[in-house]
Amino acid sequence: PDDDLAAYFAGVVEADQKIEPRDWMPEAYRKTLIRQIAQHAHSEIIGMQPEGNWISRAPSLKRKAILLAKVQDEAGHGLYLYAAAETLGVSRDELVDLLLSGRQKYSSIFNYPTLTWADVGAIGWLVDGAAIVNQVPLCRCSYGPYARAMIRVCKEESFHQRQGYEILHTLSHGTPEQKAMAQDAVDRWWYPSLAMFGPPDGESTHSAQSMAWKIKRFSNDELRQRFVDMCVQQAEVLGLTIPDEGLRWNEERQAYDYTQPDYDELMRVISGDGPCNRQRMEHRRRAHADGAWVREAAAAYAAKRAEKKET
Ligand code: FAQ
Repeated sequence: PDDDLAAYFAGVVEADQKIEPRDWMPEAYRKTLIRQIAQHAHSEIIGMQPEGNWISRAPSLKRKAILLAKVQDEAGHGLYLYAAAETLGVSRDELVDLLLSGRQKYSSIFNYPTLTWADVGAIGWLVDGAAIVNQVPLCRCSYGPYARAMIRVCKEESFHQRQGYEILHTLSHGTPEQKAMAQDAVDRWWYPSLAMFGPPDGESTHSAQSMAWKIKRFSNDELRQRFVDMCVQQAEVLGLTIPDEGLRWNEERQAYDYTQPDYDELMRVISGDGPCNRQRMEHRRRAHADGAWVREAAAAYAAKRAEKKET
């Protein structure tokens, strides 16, 4: 019977159908999904910090309302993704524990500081832009709950990307100082955004297996290339320069040649030694501890209601 189950699993993946929570799946498939979905969820939650930094300093009430809505969306994405991970048999408590104890990761990108208002624009344009390029193919991933979660997440990410683009467009067409601030933000966020796609294919430990299982649909380098090609034209419209002298159209490949990000830096940031790792984790731990009373109150309320129902 185990062979039948494995054959059924392989058949579903092969036919581009979805694996659902109650279906049999190889343990390694389950483990990989938990790792990736949890890491994704943690990224959304930690990702609230760099932009949250600017909510109280946004330059107008309208900008503030938009940024507030965006950061709230990230919280929603995180919760959505934790719920998707829970369908694989882990609890949210366990996952939060794994993050807080440093045993699970979150995206490298959120360990960089947001120094000016233009950084909020650059995050929207580049970081959300990279997130979309990475996540649109995940809408077709083989695990049903993850694929379905990604559909809504991607719609909201498109709004996020546009709001960032619009911030940069306004700055870039403002005073020379504002334009310089926008360029400085793009200069600092470009390479870390390229690194979000992960190590180059040759050094990516999980890609081959994840692609065979159709969790990943494209390799890290394929998606990175797609992102670069997308950004070039957008940068032209913005009137900003991508900080890469090696960037040029390659007629033969029908794609842009570009300079790779510093992958040693990526590995350092992933292993905990980026500019803001300590600050991000401290903040997260403090927020979690400060929220203990909310969790306790919610549990007490649920217990009371259950008791009432029984009588
Ligand atoms: N940061 O073998 P691979 C967002 C790790 S978007 C940290 O290639 P894989 C939206 C990797 O886990 C950001 N770690 O791994 C937003 C593995 O570690 P392990 C979140 C990284 O999984 C915007 C090792 O390196 N998006 O939040 C990174 O096949 C604005 C080897 O790498 C997602 O998570 C990295 N950049 O491919 C929110 C998308 N890259 O476990 C707020 C879903 C690699 O062996 C504001 N995830 N690692 O120790 C994915 O698509 C994949 O997991 C990749 C990595 C592509 C990230």
